[in-house]
Amino acid sequence: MVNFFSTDSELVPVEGYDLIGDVHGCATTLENLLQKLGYKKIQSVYQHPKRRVIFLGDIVDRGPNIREALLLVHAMVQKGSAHMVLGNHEYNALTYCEKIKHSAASNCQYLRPHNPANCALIAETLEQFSDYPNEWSEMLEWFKTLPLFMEFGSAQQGNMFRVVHACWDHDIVAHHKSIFGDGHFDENFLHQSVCTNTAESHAIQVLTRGVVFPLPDGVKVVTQEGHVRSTFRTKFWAEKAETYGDLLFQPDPIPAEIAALPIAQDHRSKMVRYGLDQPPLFVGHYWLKGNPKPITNNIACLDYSAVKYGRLVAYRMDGEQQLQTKKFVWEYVDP
Ligand SMILES: [Mn+2]
Repeated sequence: MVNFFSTDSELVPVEGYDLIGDVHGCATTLENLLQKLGYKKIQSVYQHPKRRVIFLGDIVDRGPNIREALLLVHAMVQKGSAHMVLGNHEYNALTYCEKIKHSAASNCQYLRPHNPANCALIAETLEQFSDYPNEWSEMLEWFKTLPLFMEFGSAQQGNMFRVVHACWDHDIVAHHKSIFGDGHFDENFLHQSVCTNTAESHAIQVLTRGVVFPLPDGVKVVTQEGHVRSTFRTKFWAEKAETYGDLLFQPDPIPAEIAALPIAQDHRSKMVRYGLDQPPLFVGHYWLKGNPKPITNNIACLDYSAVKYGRLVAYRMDGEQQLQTKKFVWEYVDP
């Protein structure tokens, strides 16, 4: 058994990590999954004597028991029983509720505009916290302390792995580390991240939402959820990609005539390559379906659409550098 040293302040030896994908308010399923993984409620916080959970972000929005899920995860992180990286939905919540400084000249009061689409996305979360305003403020303050990415283990010991909500981009991570030392960010970063064409907005976009390309010539597609999209989500790992169809990484198809088009040069330069020789990487975010398995030998996505009655998925990580299908564990979400 590999002994990791956790990043907990007390430096408890940790034998392994259980990574969990997007919860989106599925609190009951999360409790069932934690129990299946051997975590027990001690002083009302789920804990394991030898293991820690790593949440991949997106605990809030969409699901039935958002407040319960968030309080459960928050309590685990506070106790040192879990880690968490920021998901795009936590980032949305944070910027939706954070006021712009000196906004006298602007008619937009908040970092994230309160337009109908943004309001609808967060409505259920705000509704569930409406009787608990102090709790919600505490959650927002906590979101500000969450890292955008994390690294565990060590390259020397051969048990290193990485965690980010949507996409690991070496250049963005290196730049961020050169300023902040790790994946954490500050208030200035947050405020810069809502401005167009800043390094901060680019970092948030890629790390928490992935590499998204526009569909050419104003083409729009209607998703399975009924949303109209003019963009599509792409793969970010090393693979031979010649056409847009080769790059596609989302449940919804794009029109066949566009899928067959060769990738334009300016898009090629924006493609992110996570090499097969890199340490294992865990992401959430992508609404996968079917039987959980690694995407490549070193990349696993753990979002299997729990909130759409899919599966809430965990990976039991013991430091192996080749990810294994048998190490996925899940709970079905009962309609
Ligand atoms: Mn997400």
